[in-house]
Amino acid sequence: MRFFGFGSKKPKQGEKAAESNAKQQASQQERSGTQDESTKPRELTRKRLAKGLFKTREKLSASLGRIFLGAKHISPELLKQLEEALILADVGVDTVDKIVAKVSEDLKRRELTKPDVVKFSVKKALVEILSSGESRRAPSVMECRQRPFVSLVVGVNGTGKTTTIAKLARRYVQQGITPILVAADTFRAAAIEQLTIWGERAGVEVIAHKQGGSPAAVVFDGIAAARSRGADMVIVDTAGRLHTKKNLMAELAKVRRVAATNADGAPHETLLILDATLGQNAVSQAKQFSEWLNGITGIVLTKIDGTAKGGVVVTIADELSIPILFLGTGEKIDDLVEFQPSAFADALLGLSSEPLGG
Ligand SMILES: Nc1nc2c(ncn2[C@@H]2O[C@H](COP(=O)(O)OP(=O)(O)O)[C@@H](O)[C@H]2O)c(=O)[nH]1
Ligand SMILES: [Mg+2]
Repeated sequence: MRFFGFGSKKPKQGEKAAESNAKQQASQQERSGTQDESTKPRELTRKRLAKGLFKTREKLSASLGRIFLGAKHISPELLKQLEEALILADVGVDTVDKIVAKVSEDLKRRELTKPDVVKFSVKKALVEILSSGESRRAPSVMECRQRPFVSLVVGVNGTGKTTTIAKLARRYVQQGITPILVAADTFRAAAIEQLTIWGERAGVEVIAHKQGGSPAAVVFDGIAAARSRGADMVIVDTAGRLHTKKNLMAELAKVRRVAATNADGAPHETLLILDATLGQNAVSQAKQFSEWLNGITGIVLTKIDGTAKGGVVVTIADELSIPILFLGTGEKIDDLVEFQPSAFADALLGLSSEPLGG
């Protein structure tokens, strides 16, 4: 874990330093958050997306621009180059085939008067694919009337679960929703501590037990706390030790059972956190998780700021048909954007407007 350099056997002094470091960062982030709020949310999303996708776009958009520069009509050679550009941005081969087929069909009889004609055609294909999981979207905490709403957050260690939970909590608080965070990754003391610090930053309560405690028990307490405080939702941070798959899945099943017996219809959403820098490995992680664990209702892709492999988002949308809900665009608490297919495609392709809507 890179964030505060926590280790489970750190001496007390190191922890103190980490904590004050964390507090310092928290107040910095507080300030940047306030600045950001002066901008309109829609513009803000676009700005953050554009920044987050910088590395991918640099690669993809530049090559797309070059490919079609001066071409009057679509040709097999141009399509081949389009294919290569997409593959380089880590869009999976099958997904690339779909995009190329769509673009080829779309542009068959059209004259390529401006380079952007092709980009818009690619955008149209992307938006279609990126919207493919929509039907599996579960009602969000705002749409669902059940209280407390239980959100289970799963994923491999290091993908950004805890960070994303803090970002989500912050976002909900700003929207007038009161979350309670539950530290159900009880395996490492550092994980509990990390969530506690993030909770402070986001200004929300964290329910935690001692290291080594039962994850199900802390979830039980979290739901009880939400009821007694009248909180709207419970966000559960879980462990993600991939190498003990059987135990991990048994643990998650137990957590779900406890949630279901203590809150009607819980968990109301199960979010899978994936690290975009893993490229195609993120796709296989997503496939594994959705095989092992039924009912993943949404995906959050983190660290898109740190990679030129942003095309992986398209592959995941295509191959899993699970809606992508949010993207992590940095390490700070405000670095989270709601996923919108059209805005995402624009940011990926370096288009500034959105004539296709959505
Ligand atoms: N650049 C970047 N780093 C992130 C993002 N999300 C999480 N991280 C970093 O990824 C590392 C692991 O995050 P953490 O939340 O501890 O992962 P967890 O083990 O799944 O809970 C930390 O260093 C985070 O700061 C993101 O969107 N962008
Ligand atoms: Mg964690």
